[in-house]
Amino acid sequence: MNRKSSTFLGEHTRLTRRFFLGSGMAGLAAIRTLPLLAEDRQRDPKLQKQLDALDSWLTHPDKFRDVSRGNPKPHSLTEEQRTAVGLTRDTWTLELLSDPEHPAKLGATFSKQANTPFDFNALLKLAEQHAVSFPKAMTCLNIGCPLGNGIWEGVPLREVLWLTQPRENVRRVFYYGYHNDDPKQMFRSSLPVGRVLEDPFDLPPVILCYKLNGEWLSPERGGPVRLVFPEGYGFKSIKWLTHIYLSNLAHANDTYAEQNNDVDSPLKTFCATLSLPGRVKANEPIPVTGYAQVGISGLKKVQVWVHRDGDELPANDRYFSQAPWTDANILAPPEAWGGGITDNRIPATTLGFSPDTGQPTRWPIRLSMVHWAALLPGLAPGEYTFRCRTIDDKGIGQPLPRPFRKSGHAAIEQLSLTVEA
Ligand SMILES: Nc1nc2c(c(=O)[nH]1)N[C@H]1C(S)=C(S)[C@@H](COP(=O)(O)O)O[C@H]1N2
Ligand SMILES: [Mo]
Repeated sequence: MNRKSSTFLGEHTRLTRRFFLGSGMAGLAAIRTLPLLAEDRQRDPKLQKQLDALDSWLTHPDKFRDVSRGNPKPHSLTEEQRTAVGLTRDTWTLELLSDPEHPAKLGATFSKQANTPFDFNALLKLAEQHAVSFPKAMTCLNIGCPLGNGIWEGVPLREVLWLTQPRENVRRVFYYGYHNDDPKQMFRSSLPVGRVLEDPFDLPPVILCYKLNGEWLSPERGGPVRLVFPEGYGFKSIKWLTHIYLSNLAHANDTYAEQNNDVDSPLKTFCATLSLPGRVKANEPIPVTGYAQVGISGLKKVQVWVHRDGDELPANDRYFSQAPWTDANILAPPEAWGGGITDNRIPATTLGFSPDTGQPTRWPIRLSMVHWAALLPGLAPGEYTFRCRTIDDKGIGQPLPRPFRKSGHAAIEQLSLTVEA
Protein backbone atom coordinates (compact mmCIF):
# COMPACT_ATOMS: atom_id res chain seq x y z
CA MET A 1 0.00 0.00 0.00
CA ASN A 2 2.72 2.43 1.04
CA ARG A 3 4.88 1.59 -1.91
CA LYS A 4 1.94 2.10 -4.21
CA SER A 5 0.99 5.50 -2.91
CA SER A 6 4.55 6.77 -2.96
CA THR A 7 5.10 5.83 -6.62
CA PHE A 8 1.75 7.42 -7.35
CA LEU A 9 2.83 10.69 -5.73
CA GLY A 10 6.14 10.61 -7.55
CA GLU A 11 4.24 10.17 -10.76
CA HIS A 12 2.14 13.27 -10.07
CA THR A 13 5.13 15.52 -9.85
CA ARG A 14 6.64 14.02 -12.91
CA LEU A 15 3.67 14.36 -15.21
CA THR A 16 3.23 17.88 -13.96
CA ARG A 17 6.71 18.90 -14.88
CA ARG A 18 6.89 17.14 -18.19
CA PHE A 19 3.48 18.03 -19.59
CA PHE A 20 3.61 19.46 -23.10
CA LEU A 21 7.09 18.09 -23.61
CA GLY A 22 5.89 14.94 -25.32
CA SER A 23 5.96 14.86 -29.07
CA GLY A 24 4.58 11.87 -30.87
CA MET A 25 7.29 10.03 -32.72
CA ALA A 26 10.31 12.18 -31.89
CA GLY A 27 13.25 10.35 -30.39
CA LEU A 28 13.62 10.74 -26.67
CA ALA A 29 16.74 12.86 -26.99
CA ALA A 30 14.78 15.35 -29.05
CA ILE A 31 11.96 15.41 -26.50
CA ARG A 32 14.38 16.24 -23.74
CA THR A 33 15.91 19.22 -25.49
CA LEU A 34 12.59 20.98 -26.06
CA PRO A 35 12.35 24.26 -24.13
CA LEU A 36 10.25 24.25 -20.96
CA LEU A 37 8.61 27.53 -21.82
CA ALA A 38 5.55 26.19 -23.57
CA GLU A 39 4.69 24.20 -20.49
CA ASP A 40 4.76 27.20 -18.17
CA ARG A 41 2.73 29.34 -20.49
CA GLN A 42 0.06 26.77 -21.11
CA ARG A 43 -0.34 25.31 -17.68
CA ASP A 44 -3.86 25.58 -16.40
CA PRO A 45 -4.68 24.78 -12.76
CA LYS A 46 -7.73 22.71 -13.66
CA LEU A 47 -5.83 20.69 -16.22
CA GLN A 48 -3.03 20.33 -13.69
CA LYS A 49 -5.44 18.74 -11.26
CA GLN A 50 -6.50 16.18 -13.85
CA LEU A 51 -2.88 15.43 -14.73
CA ASP A 52 -2.16 14.86 -11.05
CA ALA A 53 -4.94 12.29 -10.92
CA LEU A 54 -3.63 10.12 -13.78
CA ASP A 55 -2.63 6.54 -13.00
CA SER A 56 1.01 5.55 -13.37
CA TRP A 57 2.25 4.22 -16.72
CA LEU A 58 2.72 0.69 -15.40
CA THR A 59 -0.14 -1.02 -13.61
CA HIS A 60 0.62 -2.69 -10.29
CA PRO A 61 0.20 -6.49 -10.74
CA ASP A 62 -2.58 -6.49 -8.11
CA LYS A 63 -4.45 -3.75 -9.93
CA PHE A 64 -4.95 -5.49 -13.26
CA ARG A 65 -8.56 -6.16 -14.02
CA ASP A 66 -9.22 -9.89 -13.96
CA VAL A 67 -11.53 -11.53 -16.46
CA SER A 68 -10.31 -15.11 -16.25
CA ARG A 69 -12.69 -18.01 -16.15
CA GLY A 70 -12.90 -21.15 -14.06
CA ASN A 71 -15.03 -22.56 -11.29
CA PRO A 72 -13.23 -22.14 -9.01
CA LYS A 73 -10.84 -19.68 -10.64
CA PRO A 74 -7.41 -21.33 -10.40
CA HIS A 75 -5.94 -18.34 -8.56
CA SER A 76 -8.51 -18.65 -5.80
CA LEU A 77 -7.08 -22.05 -4.75
CA THR A 78 -5.21 -22.14 -1.44
CA GLU A 79 -1.42 -22.42 -1.49
CA GLU A 80 -1.83 -26.05 -0.43
CA GLN A 81 -4.22 -26.78 -3.28
CA ARG A 82 -1.98 -24.98 -5.76
CA THR A 83 0.92 -27.11 -4.59
CA ALA A 84 -1.14 -30.26 -5.12
CA VAL A 85 -2.14 -29.34 -8.69
CA GLY A 86 1.24 -27.98 -9.80
CA LEU A 87 0.54 -24.26 -9.70
CA THR A 88 3.54 -23.21 -7.62
CA ARG A 89 7.07 -22.63 -8.88
CA ASP A 90 8.26 -25.77 -7.04
CA THR A 91 5.56 -28.02 -8.45
CA TRP A 92 4.81 -26.55 -11.91
CA THR A 93 5.26 -28.76 -14.93
CA LEU A 94 4.62 -28.25 -18.62
CA GLU A 95 3.82 -31.03 -21.07
CA LEU A 96 5.09 -30.60 -24.64
CA LEU A 97 3.39 -33.05 -26.96
CA SER A 98 2.46 -33.85 -30.53
CA ASP A 99 -1.25 -33.27 -31.32
CA PRO A 100 -2.74 -36.80 -31.52
CA GLU A 101 -5.34 -35.63 -34.08
CA HIS A 102 -2.92 -33.80 -36.39
CA PRO A 103 0.44 -35.26 -35.41
CA ALA A 104 3.67 -33.36 -35.84
CA LYS A 105 6.89 -35.27 -36.20
CA LEU A 106 8.93 -34.64 -33.06
CA GLY A 107 12.23 -36.12 -31.92
CA ALA A 108 11.36 -35.70 -28.22
CA THR A 109 8.32 -35.00 -26.08
CA PHE A 110 7.97 -33.92 -22.47
CA SER A 111 5.14 -35.70 -20.70
CA LYS A 112 3.90 -36.61 -17.26
CA GLN A 113 3.18 -40.13 -18.46
CA ALA A 114 6.82 -40.77 -19.36
CA ASN A 115 7.88 -38.84 -16.28
CA THR A 116 9.70 -36.28 -18.44
CA PRO A 117 7.75 -33.02 -18.07
CA PHE A 118 9.47 -29.68 -18.41
CA ASP A 119 9.68 -27.86 -15.06
CA PHE A 120 10.34 -24.42 -13.57
CA ASN A 121 14.04 -25.11 -12.99
CA ALA A 122 14.46 -26.02 -16.65
CA LEU A 123 12.73 -22.75 -17.56
CA LEU A 124 15.02 -20.71 -15.31
CA LYS A 125 18.02 -22.50 -16.78
CA LEU A 126 16.96 -21.30 -20.24
CA ALA A 127 16.30 -17.86 -18.76
CA GLU A 128 19.97 -17.48 -17.85
CA GLN A 129 20.74 -17.28 -21.58
CA HIS A 130 17.51 -16.12 -23.13
CA ALA A 131 15.45 -14.05 -20.67
CA VAL A 132 13.69 -11.12 -22.30
CA SER A 133 11.03 -8.63 -21.24
CA PHE A 134 8.84 -6.05 -22.91
CA PRO A 135 6.05 -3.65 -22.02
CA LYS A 136 2.59 -4.67 -23.13
CA ALA A 137 -0.98 -3.69 -22.45
CA MET A 138 -3.16 -6.70 -21.63
CA THR A 139 -6.47 -6.03 -23.34
CA CYS A 140 -9.51 -8.27 -23.54
CA LEU A 141 -10.88 -8.28 -27.09
CA ASN A 142 -14.41 -8.41 -25.68
CA ILE A 143 -13.95 -5.51 -23.26
CA GLY A 144 -11.81 -3.08 -25.23
CA CYS A 145 -10.10 -0.96 -22.61
CA PRO A 146 -6.80 -2.38 -21.34
CA LEU A 147 -6.89 -4.45 -18.15
CA GLY A 148 -3.42 -3.17 -17.29
CA ASN A 149 -0.02 -2.22 -18.69
CA GLY A 150 2.98 -4.23 -17.54
CA ILE A 151 6.52 -5.35 -18.25
CA TRP A 152 6.36 -9.08 -18.90
CA GLU A 153 9.51 -11.19 -18.54
CA GLY A 154 10.05 -14.70 -19.84
CA VAL A 155 11.85 -17.15 -22.10
CA PRO A 156 11.03 -17.12 -25.81
CA LEU A 157 8.69 -20.04 -26.48
CA ARG A 158 10.87 -21.13 -29.41
CA GLU A 159 13.69 -22.05 -27.04
CA VAL A 160 11.36 -24.57 -25.42
CA LEU A 161 9.84 -25.76 -28.72
CA TRP A 162 13.26 -26.57 -30.12
CA LEU A 163 13.75 -29.03 -27.23
CA THR A 164 11.10 -31.25 -28.89
CA GLN A 165 13.30 -31.53 -32.01
CA PRO A 166 10.46 -30.82 -34.45
CA ARG A 167 11.12 -32.28 -37.90
CA GLU A 168 8.03 -31.82 -40.09
CA ASN A 169 4.25 -31.56 -40.14
CA VAL A 170 4.34 -28.64 -37.71
CA ARG A 171 2.07 -25.78 -38.70
CA ARG A 172 0.47 -24.65 -35.49
CA VAL A 173 1.07 -24.57 -31.76
CA PHE A 174 -1.88 -24.74 -29.41
CA TYR A 175 -1.83 -24.50 -25.67
CA TYR A 176 -3.97 -24.39 -22.56
CA GLY A 177 -3.68 -24.02 -18.83
CA TYR A 178 -4.95 -25.60 -15.64
CA HIS A 179 -8.76 -25.85 -15.73
CA ASN A 180 -9.78 -27.88 -12.67
CA ASP A 181 -9.40 -31.11 -14.68
CA ASP A 182 -12.77 -30.35 -16.25
CA PRO A 183 -12.72 -30.43 -20.09
CA LYS A 184 -15.70 -28.04 -20.18
CA GLN A 185 -13.57 -25.37 -18.44
CA MET A 186 -10.64 -25.62 -20.84
CA PHE A 187 -9.59 -22.24 -22.29
CA ARG A 188 -7.35 -22.77 -25.28
CA SER A 189 -5.46 -20.61 -27.71
CA SER A 190 -3.11 -21.11 -30.65
CA LEU A 191 -0.47 -19.53 -32.88
CA PRO A 192 1.10 -20.34 -36.25
CA VAL A 193 4.42 -22.04 -35.59
CA GLY A 194 6.21 -19.49 -37.77
CA ARG A 195 5.25 -16.65 -35.42
CA VAL A 196 6.73 -18.58 -32.52
CA LEU A 197 9.99 -19.32 -34.32
CA GLU A 198 10.55 -15.85 -35.79
CA ASP A 199 9.65 -12.30 -34.72
CA PRO A 200 8.44 -10.24 -37.69
CA PHE A 201 9.87 -6.72 -37.98
CA ASP A 202 10.79 -5.50 -34.50
CA LEU A 203 8.13 -7.35 -32.53
CA PRO A 204 9.11 -9.02 -29.25
CA PRO A 205 9.07 -12.83 -29.07
CA VAL A 206 6.21 -14.99 -27.80
CA ILE A 207 7.29 -15.86 -24.26
CA LEU A 208 6.70 -18.26 -21.42
CA CYS A 209 6.29 -15.53 -18.81
CA TYR A 210 7.26 -15.89 -15.15
CA LYS A 211 7.66 -12.24 -14.04
CA LEU A 212 5.54 -9.09 -14.24
CA ASN A 213 7.07 -5.70 -13.41
CA GLY A 214 10.14 -7.50 -12.06
CA GLU A 215 8.27 -9.71 -9.55
CA TRP A 216 7.32 -13.40 -9.81
CA LEU A 217 4.05 -13.73 -11.70
CA SER A 218 1.25 -13.96 -9.12
CA PRO A 219 -1.50 -16.60 -9.23
CA GLU A 220 -3.97 -13.83 -10.22
CA ARG A 221 -1.91 -12.94 -13.29
CA GLY A 222 -1.52 -16.58 -14.33
CA GLY A 223 1.52 -17.68 -12.35
CA PRO A 224 3.72 -19.53 -12.02
CA VAL A 225 3.87 -19.43 -15.85
CA ARG A 226 1.64 -17.92 -18.51
CA LEU A 227 2.15 -17.49 -22.20
CA VAL A 228 2.37 -13.89 -23.40
CA PHE A 229 1.79 -13.12 -27.08
CA PRO A 230 3.04 -9.56 -27.59
CA GLU A 231 0.83 -8.20 -30.37
CA GLY A 232 -2.31 -10.12 -29.44
CA TYR A 233 -5.40 -9.54 -27.34
CA GLY A 234 -5.57 -11.16 -23.89
CA PHE A 235 -7.17 -14.44 -24.93
CA LYS A 236 -3.92 -15.50 -26.67
CA SER A 237 -1.99 -15.12 -23.39
CA ILE A 238 -3.04 -18.28 -21.55
CA LYS A 239 -2.64 -18.28 -17.77
CA TRP A 240 -1.53 -21.19 -15.52
CA LEU A 241 0.00 -22.79 -18.61
CA THR A 242 0.27 -26.59 -18.43
CA HIS A 243 0.12 -28.00 -21.99
CA ILE A 244 1.61 -27.15 -25.38
CA TYR A 245 0.79 -29.20 -28.48
CA LEU A 246 2.66 -29.05 -31.77
CA SER A 247 0.15 -29.68 -34.47
CA ASN A 248 -0.23 -30.04 -38.20
CA LEU A 249 -3.59 -28.28 -38.04
CA ALA A 250 -3.64 -25.43 -40.56
CA HIS A 251 -6.04 -23.08 -38.80
CA ALA A 252 -6.80 -21.48 -35.43
CA ASN A 253 -8.57 -23.61 -32.84
CA ASP A 254 -8.92 -21.00 -30.08
CA THR A 255 -11.70 -21.05 -27.50
CA TYR A 256 -12.34 -17.37 -28.35
CA ALA A 257 -13.15 -18.31 -31.98
CA GLU A 258 -16.32 -19.94 -30.64
CA GLN A 259 -17.65 -16.48 -29.69
CA ASN A 260 -17.45 -15.06 -33.23
CA ASN A 261 -14.17 -13.27 -32.44
CA ASP A 262 -11.58 -12.51 -35.11
CA VAL A 263 -8.81 -14.46 -33.39
CA ASP A 264 -6.02 -13.41 -35.77
CA SER A 265 -6.46 -9.72 -35.03
CA PRO A 266 -3.44 -7.85 -33.62
CA LEU A 267 -3.84 -5.08 -31.03
CA LYS A 268 -5.47 -1.92 -32.41
CA THR A 269 -4.55 1.70 -31.83
CA PHE A 270 -7.28 3.75 -30.15
CA CYS A 271 -7.75 6.41 -27.49
CA ALA A 272 -10.21 7.12 -24.73
CA THR A 273 -10.94 9.91 -22.29
CA LEU A 274 -10.09 9.71 -18.60
CA SER A 275 -11.37 13.10 -17.50
CA LEU A 276 -13.66 15.62 -19.14
CA PRO A 277 -15.98 17.80 -17.06
CA GLY A 278 -19.62 17.14 -17.97
CA ARG A 279 -20.57 20.77 -17.30
CA VAL A 280 -18.42 23.84 -17.74
CA LYS A 281 -18.87 27.61 -17.66
CA ALA A 282 -18.98 29.57 -20.92
CA ASN A 283 -15.70 30.86 -22.34
CA GLU A 284 -13.53 28.98 -19.86
CA PRO A 285 -10.84 26.62 -21.16
CA ILE A 286 -11.80 22.96 -20.73
CA PRO A 287 -9.19 20.48 -19.45
CA VAL A 288 -9.31 16.93 -20.80
CA THR A 289 -7.04 13.93 -20.25
CA GLY A 290 -7.03 10.39 -21.57
CA TYR A 291 -4.97 7.42 -22.63
CA ALA A 292 -4.19 5.73 -25.90
CA GLN A 293 -3.49 2.08 -26.58
CA VAL A 294 -0.62 1.96 -29.06
CA GLY A 295 -1.47 -0.95 -31.32
CA ILE A 296 0.47 -2.79 -33.99
CA SER A 297 0.32 0.28 -36.26
CA GLY A 298 1.83 2.68 -33.75
CA LEU A 299 0.58 6.11 -32.74
CA LYS A 300 1.31 9.37 -34.50
CA LYS A 301 -1.32 11.64 -32.95
CA VAL A 302 -4.23 11.90 -30.59
CA GLN A 303 -6.86 14.36 -31.78
CA VAL A 304 -9.91 15.95 -30.21
CA TRP A 305 -13.00 17.66 -31.62
CA VAL A 306 -15.99 19.37 -30.02
CA HIS A 307 -19.17 19.54 -32.06
CA ARG A 308 -22.22 21.63 -31.19
CA ASP A 309 -25.27 19.37 -31.04
CA GLY A 310 -27.73 20.12 -33.79
CA ASP A 311 -25.12 21.61 -36.12
CA GLU A 312 -24.94 19.74 -39.37
CA LEU A 313 -22.38 16.99 -39.86
CA PRO A 314 -20.87 16.22 -43.28
CA ALA A 315 -22.90 13.58 -45.10
CA ASN A 316 -21.37 10.21 -45.93
CA ASP A 317 -18.56 10.66 -43.42
CA ARG A 318 -19.19 7.81 -41.05
CA TYR A 319 -15.87 8.14 -39.26
CA PHE A 320 -15.82 11.98 -39.15
CA SER A 321 -12.69 12.18 -41.26
CA GLN A 322 -13.74 15.66 -42.50
CA ALA A 323 -14.26 17.08 -38.99
CA PRO A 324 -12.02 19.91 -37.69
CA TRP A 325 -9.92 17.73 -35.37
CA THR A 326 -7.10 19.37 -33.41
CA ASP A 327 -4.05 17.69 -31.92
CA ALA A 328 -3.89 16.83 -28.22
CA ASN A 329 -0.56 16.48 -26.39
CA ILE A 330 0.91 13.05 -25.98
CA LEU A 331 2.59 12.99 -22.55
CA ALA A 332 6.32 12.32 -22.36
CA PRO A 333 7.76 9.26 -20.57
CA PRO A 334 7.16 9.59 -16.83
CA GLU A 335 10.01 9.85 -14.39
CA ALA A 336 8.33 7.31 -12.10
CA TRP A 337 7.08 4.26 -14.00
CA GLY A 338 4.81 2.99 -11.23
CA GLY A 339 3.51 -0.58 -11.24
CA GLY A 340 5.54 -1.52 -8.15
CA ILE A 341 8.87 -1.89 -9.96
CA THR A 342 11.80 -1.86 -7.55
CA ASP A 343 13.72 1.43 -7.26
CA ASN A 344 11.88 2.71 -10.34
CA ARG A 345 14.35 0.70 -12.44
CA ILE A 346 13.08 -0.86 -15.67
CA PRO A 347 14.40 -4.49 -15.79
CA ALA A 348 17.66 -4.64 -17.77
CA THR A 349 16.27 -7.28 -20.16
CA THR A 350 13.50 -4.93 -21.38
CA LEU A 351 13.29 -4.45 -25.15
CA GLY A 352 12.93 -0.87 -26.35
CA PHE A 353 14.76 0.57 -23.30
CA SER A 354 18.40 1.55 -23.16
CA PRO A 355 20.19 -0.74 -20.67
CA ASP A 356 22.49 2.19 -19.80
CA THR A 357 19.95 4.89 -19.04
CA GLY A 358 16.84 2.78 -18.39
CA GLN A 359 14.96 5.15 -20.70
CA PRO A 360 12.85 4.18 -23.72
CA THR A 361 14.57 4.50 -27.09
CA ARG A 362 11.27 5.50 -28.76
CA TRP A 363 8.10 7.01 -27.39
CA PRO A 364 5.31 6.11 -27.26
CA ILE A 365 5.99 2.37 -27.14
CA ARG A 366 4.09 0.09 -29.46
CA LEU A 367 1.74 -2.52 -27.88
CA SER A 368 1.69 -0.43 -24.74
CA MET A 369 -0.09 2.69 -23.48
CA VAL A 370 0.44 6.42 -23.23
CA HIS A 371 -1.40 9.36 -21.63
CA TRP A 372 -2.56 12.48 -23.44
CA ALA A 373 -4.03 15.83 -22.44
CA ALA A 374 -5.54 18.91 -24.04
CA LEU A 375 -6.86 22.27 -22.98
CA LEU A 376 -9.89 22.99 -25.14
CA PRO A 377 -10.74 26.64 -25.84
CA GLY A 378 -13.79 28.07 -24.04
CA LEU A 379 -17.18 27.70 -25.73
CA ALA A 380 -20.48 29.58 -25.97
CA PRO A 381 -23.34 28.18 -23.87
CA GLY A 382 -24.98 25.08 -25.35
CA GLU A 383 -24.90 21.31 -25.66
CA TYR A 384 -21.88 19.76 -27.31
CA THR A 385 -20.37 16.38 -28.14
CA PHE A 386 -16.69 15.75 -27.48
CA ARG A 387 -14.83 13.14 -29.50
CA CYS A 388 -11.26 11.86 -29.54
CA ARG A 389 -9.40 9.68 -32.02
CA THR A 390 -5.92 8.38 -32.80
CA ILE A 391 -3.94 8.67 -36.01
CA ASP A 392 -1.62 5.69 -36.43
CA ASP A 393 1.91 5.72 -37.85
CA LYS A 394 0.55 5.20 -41.33
CA GLY A 395 -1.64 8.28 -40.98
CA ILE A 396 -4.87 6.29 -40.63
CA GLY A 397 -7.54 7.66 -38.28
CA GLN A 398 -9.57 5.61 -35.84
CA PRO A 399 -11.54 3.32 -36.22
CA LEU A 400 -9.82 2.44 -39.49
CA PRO A 401 -8.04 0.46 -40.82
CA ARG A 402 -9.92 -2.36 -39.03
CA PRO A 403 -13.25 -0.99 -37.83
CA PHE A 404 -15.06 -4.23 -36.97
CA ARG A 405 -15.87 -4.80 -33.31
CA LYS A 406 -15.07 -8.50 -33.27
CA SER A 407 -11.42 -7.81 -34.14
CA GLY A 408 -11.07 -5.51 -31.10
CA HIS A 409 -12.35 -2.16 -29.89
CA ALA A 410 -11.51 0.93 -31.95
CA ALA A 411 -14.79 2.91 -32.09
CA ILE A 412 -14.44 6.69 -31.74
CA GLU A 413 -15.45 7.68 -28.22
CA GLN A 414 -18.02 10.42 -27.78
CA LEU A 415 -19.02 12.22 -24.58
CA SER A 416 -21.54 14.95 -23.98
CA LEU A 417 -20.55 18.34 -22.68
CA THR A 418 -22.83 21.07 -21.37
CA VAL A 419 -21.60 24.66 -21.45
CA GLU A 420 -23.55 26.84 -19.02
CA ALA A 421 -24.15 30.54 -19.42
N1 LIG B 1 -6.12 -20.26 -18.42
C1 LIG B 1 -6.74 -19.13 -18.79
N2 LIG B 1 -6.02 -18.16 -19.38
C2 LIG B 1 -6.62 -17.00 -19.77
C3 LIG B 1 -8.00 -16.82 -19.58
C4 LIG B 1 -8.73 -17.86 -18.93
O1 LIG B 1 -9.95 -17.76 -18.71
N3 LIG B 1 -8.06 -19.00 -18.55
N4 LIG B 1 -8.60 -15.64 -20.01
C5 LIG B 1 -7.91 -14.96 -21.09
C6 LIG B 1 -8.48 -13.68 -21.42
S1 LIG B 1 -9.93 -13.72 -22.30
C7 LIG B 1 -7.84 -12.50 -21.10
S2 LIG B 1 -8.46 -11.04 -21.65
C8 LIG B 1 -6.60 -12.48 -20.30
C9 LIG B 1 -6.72 -11.57 -19.08
O2 LIG B 1 -5.49 -11.49 -18.42
P1 LIG B 1 -5.37 -10.91 -16.94
O3 LIG B 1 -6.38 -11.64 -16.07
O4 LIG B 1 -3.97 -11.13 -16.49
O5 LIG B 1 -5.73 -9.45 -16.96
O6 LIG B 1 -6.23 -13.77 -19.86
C10 LIG B 1 -6.42 -14.80 -20.81
N5 LIG B 1 -5.85 -16.03 -20.33
MO1 LIG C 1 -10.52 -11.67 -22.87
